Amino acid sequence: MKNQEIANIFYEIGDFLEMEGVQFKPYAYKKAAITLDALEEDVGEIYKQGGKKVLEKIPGIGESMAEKIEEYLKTGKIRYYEDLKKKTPINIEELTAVEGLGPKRVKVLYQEIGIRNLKDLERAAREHKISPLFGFDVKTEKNILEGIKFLKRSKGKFLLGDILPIAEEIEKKLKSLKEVNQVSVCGSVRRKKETIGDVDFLVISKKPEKVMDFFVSLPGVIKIWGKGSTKASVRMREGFDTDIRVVPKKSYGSALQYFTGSKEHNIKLRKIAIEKNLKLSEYGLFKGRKMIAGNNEEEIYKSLGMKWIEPELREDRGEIEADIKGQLPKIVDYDDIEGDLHCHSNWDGGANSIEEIAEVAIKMGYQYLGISDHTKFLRIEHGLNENQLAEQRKEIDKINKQLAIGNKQLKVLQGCEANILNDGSIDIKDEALKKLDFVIAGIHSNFKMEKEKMTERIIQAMKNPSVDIIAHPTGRILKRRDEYECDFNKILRTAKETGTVLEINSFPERLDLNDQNIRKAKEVGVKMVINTDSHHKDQLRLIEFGIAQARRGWAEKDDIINTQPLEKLLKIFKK
Ligand code: DGT
Ligand code: CA
Ligand code: CA
Repeated sequence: MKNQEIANIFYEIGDFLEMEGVQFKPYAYKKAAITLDALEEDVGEIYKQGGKKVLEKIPGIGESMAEKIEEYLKTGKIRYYEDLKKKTPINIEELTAVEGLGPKRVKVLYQEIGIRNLKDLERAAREHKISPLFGFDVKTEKNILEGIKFLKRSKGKFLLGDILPIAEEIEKKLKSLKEVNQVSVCGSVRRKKETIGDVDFLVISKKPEKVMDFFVSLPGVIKIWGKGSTKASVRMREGFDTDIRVVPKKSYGSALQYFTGSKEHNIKLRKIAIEKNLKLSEYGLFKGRKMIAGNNEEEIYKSLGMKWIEPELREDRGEIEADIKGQLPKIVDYDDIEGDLHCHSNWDGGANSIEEIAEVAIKMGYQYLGISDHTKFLRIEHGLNENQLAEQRKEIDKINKQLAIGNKQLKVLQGCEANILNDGSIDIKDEALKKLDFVIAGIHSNFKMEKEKMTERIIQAMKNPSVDIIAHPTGRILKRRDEYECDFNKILRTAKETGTVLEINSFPERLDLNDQNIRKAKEVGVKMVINTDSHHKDQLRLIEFGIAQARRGWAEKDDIINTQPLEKLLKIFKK
């Protein structure tokens, strides 16, 4: 699929145009990029079937963008983009990845001191050449260095959200090969870790050589690190590596168990085998020379006196001990979610109308859909004020009426994603908040507050009887910035006292709360909600990543409020 590649180029075009101070267009390109990113169908296929005209039917794609997509599909290049790059020869993707650096600042850095890439930037910051520039100071210079350090730390790690669709595509291709009997994705991808080092595949086949030849010649392979008779390793175009291993059917379970990991989980499991005078390896579970299990994972765990453990739990964080005691949690399932409570509509600049989002929610079998647009403090996101919220209420009532007439089970709820200001107050009048079905509040500004002040800011918001949910409670963005400083235990205590729900944001770069914090919340008895925070209707399916994170955090169905039917859900919200 070329969707991602074209989306990336459109993002960059947006950045280049923003850098040049062009109005509106940058926003249009970025919105189109989000659309392409989220699109489930392959643009190449869409084009093949209906040409440029059909491309223009994709929301947010106009004639000139359709032309550019056509050009890329035909030639692998977009001249407009190449020209922009020639005009300002900098690595804009790399530079704008630094937290706090937008296109405008990148332009100043290029024009004033010739910074073209991350290396230049780091050197200039170290030599204090940035702080004297207009619009910069000692603090921004320090933040730039911190941002670079953060980027370096996350280098070589890929977001599960970027990797999973590609891994699934490779899996499908492998399955199509007639010599292949079975394929599984293993490793950290199967455990649904938020970031991935490399992708591991396990295959059953009687003709491993055929599988090897096929694997190393997959489209997208740019380098072959090694190719043997039953294993191979390659680098993919997107920059990550993929390993494959072929095993005979009788060892499939033990190989799957071994290559799923984690390494720490495996080491502990092997110890338990040794205590029982058994030997566990990727080839099977052996008593002396006799293989007593190996064909499937269940029988391996069973032979060790245990129950099968969900891959998301296999991190050696107490799951083996819990299993032996018969106390494994019954973690929330991928189909337990009854609705999404954090979706942005075109009222605040999102890509789709409430009706369009509702259509997808119906297809997903949801009982309810919460529209939670930004509020007024966030001007760049077209935040809604009190009057606009009241207008939106009317539209939602109308949609609900139509849904009822059409006998659809979906109910649209009106929420909002309000802003927690510096003193913990909310940027919307309380009387307006009270008219909503529920209120989400989140921090969208001033992330670098002192720890105590930040903690107090969030606590104040939770004590507000109108606030039901705290969005992305720790504020981290993977590969971009750490959590803000705050006393999480104190937050949990207040959440429990006030009955405030904490969000598990499903966006692959957020996943906030993360697995460890979810586990803490569960232990304290704080309720959570799995939301997507989608800005496009196709992003509703990102819920999968939030559920995966919840599972990794040992959350059970009752810990998550949006596993509840509508009536029960409404009772959970503060009165
Ligand atoms: P990653 O790729 O860094 O995101 O994480 P994993 O868990 O996918 O790690 P990877 O690809 O190095 O190895 C895949 C699995 O193979 C790993 O989860 C467990 C198993 N494995 C690898 N090396 C060892 C080892 O030295 N001992 C044991 N017991 N298992 C290992
Ligand atoms: Ca791996
Ligand atoms: Ca590997």
